[in-house]
Amino acid sequence: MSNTKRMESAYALAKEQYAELGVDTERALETLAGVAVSLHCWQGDDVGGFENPDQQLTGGIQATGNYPGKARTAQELRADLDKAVSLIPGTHRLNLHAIYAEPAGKKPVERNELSADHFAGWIDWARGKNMGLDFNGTFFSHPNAADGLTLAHPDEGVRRFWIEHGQACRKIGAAMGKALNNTCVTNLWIPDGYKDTPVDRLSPRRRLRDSLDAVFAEKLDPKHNLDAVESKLFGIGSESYVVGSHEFYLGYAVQKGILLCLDAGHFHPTEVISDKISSTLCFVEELLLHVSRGVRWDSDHVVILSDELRAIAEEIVRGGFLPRVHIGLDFFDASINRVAAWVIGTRCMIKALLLAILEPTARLRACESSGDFTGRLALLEECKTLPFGAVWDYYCHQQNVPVGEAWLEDVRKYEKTVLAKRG
Ligand code: RNT
Ligand code: ZN
Repeated sequence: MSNTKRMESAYALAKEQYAELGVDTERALETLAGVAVSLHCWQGDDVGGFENPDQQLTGGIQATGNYPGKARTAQELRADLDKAVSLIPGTHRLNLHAIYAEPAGKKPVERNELSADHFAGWIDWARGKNMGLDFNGTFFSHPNAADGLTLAHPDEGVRRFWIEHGQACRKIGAAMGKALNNTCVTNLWIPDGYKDTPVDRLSPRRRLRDSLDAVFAEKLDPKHNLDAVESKLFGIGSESYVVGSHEFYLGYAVQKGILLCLDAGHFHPTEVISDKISSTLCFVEELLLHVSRGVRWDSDHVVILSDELRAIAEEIVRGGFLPRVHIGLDFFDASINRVAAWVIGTRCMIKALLLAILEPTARLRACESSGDFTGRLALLEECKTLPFGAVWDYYCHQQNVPVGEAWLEDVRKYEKTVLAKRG
């Protein structure tokens, strides 16, 4: 039997089995095809950006490893993304950072002077692929952030610089959203914090609140741009205090009616963001997720099909929250092939969504609402061995991307012919 034939008959059997549980696999695949995951550009070059080839990554985040072949220019990064995107089923989005600007004539532009023109190459690329763009201010890896403070800095001049950067970024996001007719989510994360115990925890937070008010003062069309703020528990060098904590940004997002960004690596190690989705969506209209995988700390390992990844997808799907949750990825591993890292992490995110969409939720809810917790537990465990793989393979085939591990061969070829030739 040919591979395609075998896959098609496996799918036909799976379809029947799911139908018996009241799950329509065809409809599930249609729903899945409508979900866009925002691929983070920074996996392709270890969060380096193109401002300066010797730029050290600062801000308490770290990409470890020295796997050869990282992208050194926007052209290389786009080529790597082309390869990754060709191996991922569905139509997705690209998440950019301000340090990926391409100023004309290669003359560097200060971050507070960036504009959409500096991202024309990216906008054209996204248009050609029918992809939306998302955006992030870069409040790190810069001399004005050298002491670990930006929007909460005690110096007014430093704060002003970063306020202007934040304002510029929102305008860039709105221009991207308008140009592509596809709403851009512009996220704001700052590294501000202290290595050791501060005496005054309040003043930096008040300064941050006031700086944010200045950043968000201008009203932009929500059809073009949505704003998100990302909290964090601690970073390398900000172990004792982070100005933009969860409570800080939850309060800020609720008060201002903007999006809250939940990063899977930004909480206590036993705390999970899956449980925060339904809580926060009682008070904010929309969420941005930074799906990541922390191993012992906010290490940003490549996302795998873990219990927590599945729980995140289940919460989004069960709650009917697909229209209210923007799914972004945030990991950076420099120790393995970077294109493969994108493909593995993104395919896992999509697999988790498919698993959640294929769940016989109506039956589970019926158990739960009638107090039959025995039935709920039994059914949940039985679901784990349903023939999900057959549906996933069929989806990849339907979307014209490699089925199973076949994509790896493609990445290996790309490594040999393209990545290995980079100095
Ligand atoms: C840092 C935050 C932030 C960054 C990216 C590069 O801890 O997670 O989202 O990872 O902006
Ligand atoms: Zn993040």
